Amino acid sequence: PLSIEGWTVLITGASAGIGLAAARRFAEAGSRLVLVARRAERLEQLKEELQAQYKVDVHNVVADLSVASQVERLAAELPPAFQEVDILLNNAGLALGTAPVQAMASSDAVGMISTNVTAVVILTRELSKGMVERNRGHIINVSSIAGHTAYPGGSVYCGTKHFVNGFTDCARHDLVGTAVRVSAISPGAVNTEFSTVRYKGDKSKADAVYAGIVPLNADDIADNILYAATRPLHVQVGDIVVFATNQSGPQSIARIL
Ligand code: 8X3
Repeated sequence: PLSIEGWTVLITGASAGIGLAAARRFAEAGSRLVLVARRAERLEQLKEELQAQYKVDVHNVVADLSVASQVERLAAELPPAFQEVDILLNNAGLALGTAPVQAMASSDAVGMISTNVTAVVILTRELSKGMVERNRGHIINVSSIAGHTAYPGGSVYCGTKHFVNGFTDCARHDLVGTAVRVSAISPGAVNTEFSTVRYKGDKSKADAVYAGIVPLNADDIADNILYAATRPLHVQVGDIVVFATNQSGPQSIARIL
């Protein structure tokens, strides 16, 4: 595998779930980290943990990725030692509700589009420039099986993840003459805060998503991310689609346990 020791990795949504699990794995691989999230205290704890355990440099950025101006600012204001981002992990993302298209709240739609779509576009544009100039880089987008399949009640969420997969493929076309690689990871049911956020704190609805199966966990997806990141430089992972074993689609889950 490729050594990414000393590479600078920027991770959005690093305070929990897949982003946090990936931060630990990149630190273990000796990467330097820029961790982005809204929750300052959690980021601070993680930074301390990673610095103590893996002796790597970590820089935290507290930002709300649903606000485009904050996304632009975070890219423009990285401190000199962390400006040369080698790996961009566009991980932050969320679903809000399962209302049908004719009844969904505008605020939910905008919330998903701004974080899942707009922030990904801005960060990719801002950070891919330097990757091209330095002839080194990898953009890894955390998508979803909802980016491959539509399901009822998924409307805008599925739309944003279809966008992520389309955007990933288009960015790969644009960067094809460079050393920059572009990958997507498309997970199925991963047990993180995802469903608690989707159901706005309704724990019984959130738990029901993962009931009766062994769902994927954040570490499983961090493993996919590290796999893509550490392939030899001539290997470009396009998309890793990964389901729980008793799952064959977003809503095709055999709850047999
Ligand atoms: C999350 C997976 O199936 O809930 O991206 O849409 S699903």
